[in-house]
Amino acid sequence: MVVNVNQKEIRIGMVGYQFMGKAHSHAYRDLPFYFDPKIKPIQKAIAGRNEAGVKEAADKMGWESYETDWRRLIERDDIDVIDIVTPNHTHAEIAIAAAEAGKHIITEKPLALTVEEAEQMYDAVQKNNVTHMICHNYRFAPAVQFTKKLLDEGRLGKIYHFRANYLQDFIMDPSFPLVWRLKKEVSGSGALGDIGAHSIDLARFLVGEFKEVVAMMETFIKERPVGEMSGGLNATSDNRTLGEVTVDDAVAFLTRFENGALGTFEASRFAGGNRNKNKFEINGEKGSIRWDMENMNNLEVYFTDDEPGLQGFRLINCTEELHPYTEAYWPAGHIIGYEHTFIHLVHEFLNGIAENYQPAPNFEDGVKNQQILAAIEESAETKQWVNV
Ligand code: 4PW
Repeated sequence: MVVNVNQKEIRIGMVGYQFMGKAHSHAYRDLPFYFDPKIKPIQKAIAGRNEAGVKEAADKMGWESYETDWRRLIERDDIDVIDIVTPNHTHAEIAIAAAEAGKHIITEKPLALTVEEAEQMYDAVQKNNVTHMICHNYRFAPAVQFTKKLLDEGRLGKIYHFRANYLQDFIMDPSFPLVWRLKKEVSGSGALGDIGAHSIDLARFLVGEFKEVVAMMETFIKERPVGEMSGGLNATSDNRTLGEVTVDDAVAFLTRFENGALGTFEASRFAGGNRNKNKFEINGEKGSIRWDMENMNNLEVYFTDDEPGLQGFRLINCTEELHPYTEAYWPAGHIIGYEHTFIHLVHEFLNGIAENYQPAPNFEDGVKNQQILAAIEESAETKQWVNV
């Protein structure tokens, strides 16, 4: 990895500018406001095919310039980092080109469409010695980082269970259009790769590696109105022509971890009333921890050695000075939100570049995650346990 230790600024080029583009742009803009990064991100340019759209996004989200072809960002020598926030089928081509041009890379999850593609991407960043990260942003909620600290300190002892649900409901209406997230050739998989991948990342971060999986998947609504490709979670369409949904609407799976713990997972876009319910519970020999993204600053903890009569889950608001990241923001009790998880991720990425270490989660984590996604799909098809 080539690092200029005197470098005080790093110039970002972002490909895409929708939902995740907004989250990443905000992170680059606000990082220096709250933290004191060793290198300051400069929002140099964004790329998108629709000139009016990309120009408007550049103006609104604080980018100095725009391009209508992502290849121009790769060619430009005033860009040091390529940030990929486009649909999944484009990640590999853009990331490999960026690595070959010596640019550092952040990409949205899942890393790629297949394990093979993911491995090619990992190979490219290694060969070209660039810093790389994948955006599993939920790792960077203060309460999740604090959970990791408690686990590393052995506060829960041996881990028995990791139980996670990631539940959404934005496609329950049959008139919700056939957006890119519902097409296998664009997204790779459905609820599995879009939201289940986050639970897998949290499980790997907090508990450890997966050994084997068994799964079931379902597509409840098999055809939807075509014509709306770029739409996000609020997409609508008046089109009456129907096209085939080629990904899962829901998946449930079990895993045995390498360390002997048992994992139970559910990812669904058909869990009515759950808008973005990303939850986990960990049970260990000395206690339990629960977290829920919709109340992301809170952690519920239970310790077996709590005083008899006062035992049970207690609620910790992870906004005290000693909780991760919170010192940079507000006094205790003044909460932070979804967008701040991206600030922390970008902070870690830039620290990695400045201090010459490879931050995580990175493309190696992306490959491991992709292997688990593939094993889950294989298990659902074969109705067998599959080794990861
Ligand atoms: O984190 C989630 C994503 O991975 C987001 O809340 C929405 O669902 C957008 O894409 C997925």
